[in-house]
Amino acid sequence: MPTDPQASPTLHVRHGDDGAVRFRSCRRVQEALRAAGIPFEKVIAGHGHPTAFLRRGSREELRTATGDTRLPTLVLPHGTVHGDSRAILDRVARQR
Ligand SMILES: N[C@@H](CCC(=O)N[C@@H](CS)C(=O)NCC(=O)O)C(=O)O
Repeated sequence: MPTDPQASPTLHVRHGDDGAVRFRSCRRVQEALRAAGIPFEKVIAGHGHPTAFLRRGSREELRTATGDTRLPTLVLPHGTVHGDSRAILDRVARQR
């Protein structure tokens, strides 16, 4: 997936993502990236509390980085943004 072998994609996910129930999009995309052997940088957006309005930090940083506030979002090293888990899973599947 990375065009520069030194660069990794960045995955923006929700707080509590990795231990979440299996159907959670943020967990599924991480499992897919790991299963495909694709290294990635992980950024937790708005972490600190499971309730959206009590979280430290807002998703404005996410919007600045990706142009949107959806999670999960994958940003490839050359700047392409995949802002939906299905798009991310498709991209990972094409990489395998
Ligand atoms: N259809 C979307 C659903 C994404 C989704 O449910 N994301 C979760 C985080 S994994 C979310 O934003 N939950 C609400 C919240 O965190 O405020 C997708 O598959 O990408």
